[in-house]
Amino acid sequence: SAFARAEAAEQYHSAATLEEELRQLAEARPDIAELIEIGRSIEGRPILALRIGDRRGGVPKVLFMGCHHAREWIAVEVPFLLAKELVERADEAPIASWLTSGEVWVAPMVNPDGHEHSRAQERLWRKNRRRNDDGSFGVDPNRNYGYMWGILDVPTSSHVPSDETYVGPRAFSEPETQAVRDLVGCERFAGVITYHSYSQLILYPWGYTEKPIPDVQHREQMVGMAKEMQTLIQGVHGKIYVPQPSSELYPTAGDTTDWTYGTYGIPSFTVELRPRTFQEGGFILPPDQILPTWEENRPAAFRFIEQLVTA
Ligand code: ING
Ligand code: ZN
Repeated sequence: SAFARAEAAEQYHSAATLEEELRQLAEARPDIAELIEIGRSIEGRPILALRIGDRRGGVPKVLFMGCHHAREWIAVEVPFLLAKELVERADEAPIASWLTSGEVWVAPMVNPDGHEHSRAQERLWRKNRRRNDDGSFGVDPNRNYGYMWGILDVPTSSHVPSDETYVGPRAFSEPETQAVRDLVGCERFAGVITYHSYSQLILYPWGYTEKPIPDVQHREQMVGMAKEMQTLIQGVHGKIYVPQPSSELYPTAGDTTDWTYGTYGIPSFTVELRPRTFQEGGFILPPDQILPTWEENRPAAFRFIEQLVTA
């Protein structure tokens, strides 16, 4: 029932309950859904992706990711609910045609070790659980990607291991970013969205420089897509998600979207979910906001799929 669905959506997942539910989705519809382990975390947890589509080969593919950062729990739930809805409504228009003409990959929890640490030990933990040479813990997975990696040395992109934004000893030093690197290297995606929280922003490259993307067509395409997402999101519950280049927020090198766009030319976005401010709770978003946050992001995610799989 709708009531049972709403109840279920009012709880945050652990790595284990997420795995269980992804497995159930794949088992319910083996004709269109496949659970794939794209890698393993430092502590040995599977990094999982659900591949959703009729499995034709040679079709355009879109990738949604969540939870590079441990404390951003809502960033697991939005891509998970996307995967769930695509599987449960796979035979309805327009989803059925998307799953024939294209393929959707969803990896809701890229950093399961960090997420478990945030649940059990330190709610505001951000990084993965690498034990660094100086005895401190954690590399920032969203600074560890291999495009312009490490070129900045600033508080928002740090070479000091104990810092919150530690870039790691080298590009792709971490199994979590290696898993994404290997997936994106194999599958040639037409678009990437990676969910974070919080601030209600729609970020696009670059992070490493304030210079605009030199390719005018790419720049206009990404700005146009970001503005359209803003409009679609605002239309649901009135929340404003502001589009901007990520360097306008703060300078970063080695983030996910600089790498997917810079290396492969893939239109790539970071969506910073609810809430807007620290005063509204920051990373601590009450579970009764999971469903409205998904509801407002649904049309933007659907539009992204529609645009790229029917292109
Ligand atoms: N914010 C992002 C971070 O990694 C970001 C912001 C995204 C910066 C993309 C640059 C590129 O710092 C959170 N909340 O993680
Ligand atoms: Zn984040």
